[in-house]
Amino acid sequence: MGDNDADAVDFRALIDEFRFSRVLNSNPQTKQISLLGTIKGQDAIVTLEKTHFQFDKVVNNPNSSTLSLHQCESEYSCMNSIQTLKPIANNDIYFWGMSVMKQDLELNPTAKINLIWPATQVHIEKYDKQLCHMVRETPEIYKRIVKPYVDDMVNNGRLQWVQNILYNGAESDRVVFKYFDQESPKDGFVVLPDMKWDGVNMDALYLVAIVHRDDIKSLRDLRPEHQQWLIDMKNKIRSVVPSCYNYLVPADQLRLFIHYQPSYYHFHIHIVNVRHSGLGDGIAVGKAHLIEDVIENLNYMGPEGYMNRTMTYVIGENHHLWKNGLEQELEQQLKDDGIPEPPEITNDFE
Ligand code: G7M
Repeated sequence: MGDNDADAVDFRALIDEFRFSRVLNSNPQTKQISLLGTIKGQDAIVTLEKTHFQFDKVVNNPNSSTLSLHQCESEYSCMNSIQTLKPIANNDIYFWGMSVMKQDLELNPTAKINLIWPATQVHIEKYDKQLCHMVRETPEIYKRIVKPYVDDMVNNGRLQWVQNILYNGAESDRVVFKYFDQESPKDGFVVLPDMKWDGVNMDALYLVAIVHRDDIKSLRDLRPEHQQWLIDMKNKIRSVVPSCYNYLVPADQLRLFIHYQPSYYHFHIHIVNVRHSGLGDGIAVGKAHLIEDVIENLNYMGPEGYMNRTMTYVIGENHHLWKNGLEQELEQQLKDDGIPEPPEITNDFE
């Protein structure tokens, strides 16, 4: 969403112009729905996400300089916000019903809305419901199939948002902290709220650290010589982030991880409250790699680091890499492993 009033008006105007085409995906666990449509004749993706419940209120402690947490006290927290309640049924000691709860744009918003406009085919394929597969990416497959895709992604403007954050002041009023040392500018990085986070609910805290250097496109480019840089960055993140949020999330309650495959090939680290489980595939094995494990693995990989490793991950059938090589590779891998093809499914009920 935009950071100032002018942007907010634009965003609202764009949302009002959205013409619905179809549902791309919906997820009852994450309480999200993604819709494909058009705005001014160009493809647009709107994702609606119901927000989590409020239960904490941070207040100044008048007797000391500390801040304290009051739980379930605000008029918008949990039980206090119940406006109407319609019972559905009850049985023995069990009661259930539906309710309408008090909403407030600042203190208790209903939903978070994300818009991608104009959306590219790659965005649409990413958000569309799809079958997924486990595939092994050998170093050879990386060089032959994945590397050309990465180079293409880097050169075709998909990283404009990253450039905007690092060099053009985008989202600057949301930046949590910046690390920059004149002596070694390539070690610099910026930490800011991920666009997935509503910025309000600490249980769902989600930040992203974006590095200044652009020679590391993904996990694949990490070598032992980067180990100390990763350690320093991890320690800075764990030291500074809690202090930026009044220690509501301590250092050891931050989950730091890297995606492989990522969506964007400019090195960045995901920083998430460990309590946040509603992240779907983004936090699953076969995609998320803990930064501590990555640092540790670099001890055992030889000078080429992750470039020499076979990486196993989940890939969706809509992904460019699936359609441009990984599907055939997987077929061959299953054959080589002696795993039989599934039998033809016949419908016995007919
Ligand atoms: O899967 P991958 O590691 O590439 O994830 C990229 C992360 O960047 C995701 O968690 C996105 O939500 C986040 N992200 C993507 N964009 C386009 C933006 C953006 O413009 N601003 C911010 N703050 N985060 C973004």
